[in-house]
Formats: sequence, C-alpha cells, structure tokens
Amino acid sequence: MKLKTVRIIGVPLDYGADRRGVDMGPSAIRYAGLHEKLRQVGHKVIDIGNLPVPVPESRTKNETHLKYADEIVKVSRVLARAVEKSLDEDNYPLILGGDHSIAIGTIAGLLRKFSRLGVLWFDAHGDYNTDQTSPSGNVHGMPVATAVGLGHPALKIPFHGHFVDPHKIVYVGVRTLDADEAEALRHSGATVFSMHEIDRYGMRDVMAKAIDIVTDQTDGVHLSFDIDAVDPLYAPGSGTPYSGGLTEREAHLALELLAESDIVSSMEMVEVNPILDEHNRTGELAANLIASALGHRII
Ligand code: HAR
Ligand code: MN
Ligand code: MN
Ligand code: MN
Repeated sequence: MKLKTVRIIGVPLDYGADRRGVDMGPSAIRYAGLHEKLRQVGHKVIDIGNLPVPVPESRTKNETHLKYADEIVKVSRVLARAVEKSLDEDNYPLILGGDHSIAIGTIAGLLRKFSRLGVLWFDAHGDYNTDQTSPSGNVHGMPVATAVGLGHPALKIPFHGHFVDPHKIVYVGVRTLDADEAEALRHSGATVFSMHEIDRYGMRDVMAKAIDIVTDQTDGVHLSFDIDAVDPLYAPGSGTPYSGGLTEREAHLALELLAESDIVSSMEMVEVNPILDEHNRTGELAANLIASALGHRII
C-alpha cells in the first residue's frame, strides 16, 4: 500500500448513545499502541489529540426525541472542519470515536473535498433511522440517513447541502434493523451485505463486490467501522452488542483486502466502550483492525 501521513482525530463524544463510556474510546485505542502499529507499517503519524466535547453531565436538558442534537451538531461542525483540513494537507484522516453519531461530522467534512464519495459501513446496525422512525431518539442510530439527506434539518446543518448518493453506500455485517428503518433501507439504493450474505458467499467475495460498488464513479472512499460489527465474543466492549457477528478473522480479512486494494481515503473507528470492556480487549482489537486496514501484514 502507498505510504500515507495518517492524521488522528479523537472525538470523545457519547451524546449519540444511551450508555456512557464511548467517550473513552479514543484513549483506549491509542493506549493499545495504535501509533507504533501504524509507524511499523511505514506511515507517518500525526495526532491532533481530541476535539473538545463537553460532558453530558454539564447540561440539564433532557429530551426523548433527537437526544442531544444541539451538542452533536456543534461537535460535528468542528469535526467536519478538522477532516477538511486533513484532506487539504494531503493527510489520511483517521477518526477515533466516540459513538457513531460522529460520522455526521466526518462525512460532512469529506463531502467538501469528494463530491462522489463511496462509503463502506461495517455495523451490526443500519444507522438508517430518522427522528421519525427511531425507537430510541439516539442519534448514533441516524448518521447514514442524515448523510444521504434524510431526517431532521437540524442534523443536516454540517453538510452544506451536499449529501452522499445512497447507491454508493455498502454495508457489511448488518444483523439487526428496526422495522421502519429496514423498510427505508430496502428502497434506498444502498447495498446491504448482512451476515447472511457473509455466511453464504464468504468475506472474500463480499469484499470484492463491495470494492466494485464503492469505487464505481466515486472520487473517494470512506470506511466507517462500528466495532459492534464484530461479534461480542471478540468485541465485548460495545454498548449495543448483538450476537451472530463477524469473527475476529473475518473482520481482519475484510480490512486486509481493503488495504491490498488501497482504495480507502479516510477511516473512522467508533463505539468502543472501555467501561464495558475486558482489560481493553476491544480497544486492542480496534487498534489491530485499524492497522490491518492500513496495511499491517505478519510477514
Ligand atoms: N437501531 C437502534 C436505534 O436507532 C440502535 C442504534 C444503533 N446502535 C449503534 N449504532 N451502536 O450502530 O436506536
Ligand atoms: Mn453504528
Ligand atoms: Mn452498531
Ligand atoms: Mn459547501
């Protein structure tokens, strides 16, 4: 793989989820030796540290619908600028979450440089709810719908009117959807490789198809990796675990194949929750998966 200058942006945000703890994700992933792993491959690594995110305890509002939208949008706008700046400087943005609502800021920033962005979304979930369909009001269940221009206008502010073409979105590892979310996704144009397709065709073929789709008439490819895509047996430190997921090796293989194709131009790793973890196992897995995506090989 072509060597890169990787620019790490930590986003200790947990406003999008119901459970506290993902705000510590960036520390857990760094602590697992991320920088050394990437430097070992040969990449240059710059770490801008964590973006400022106020703690939820510092505010008093308590809504049930579109929870913490104001705070999430505020952080998303700062993140979008940080991502845009990384691309201006020819760096590879590597965003560490935080819950998956941070993808709103990441993708909004990417769209300022890539007008035809392909997106690979590894997740147990669809994250395709809007404020209208969400059973929880948690924004981490809404970033993909937001990125294609659906849902509440407030969440779309960081996008400046530019959205992702749903036909250029490919999901890998999905195994639970809310009813209205599934209905919307079915008609969206996005490709969903659920666990069924992975079992049936194998990760190798699934990734070959995924790579074809996200590189067809696109000018950049974003990899958004929700650690709950991996089975909770291997990734116990996540707030919304769901069984029947990717094995550790399936996840690595997928990312190794991406590294080999060298098509990915930015990456985010989200939903690592150290409070729920066992001795930073999930933090270490996340760091190792990032290394695989960035070209780490045993020999
Ligand atoms: N679909 C559920 C909801 O909208 C669960 C949300 C997703 N959880 C995540 N993101 N960890 O993938 O509330
Ligand atoms: Mn997610
Ligand atoms: Mn998820
Ligand atoms: Mn614009």
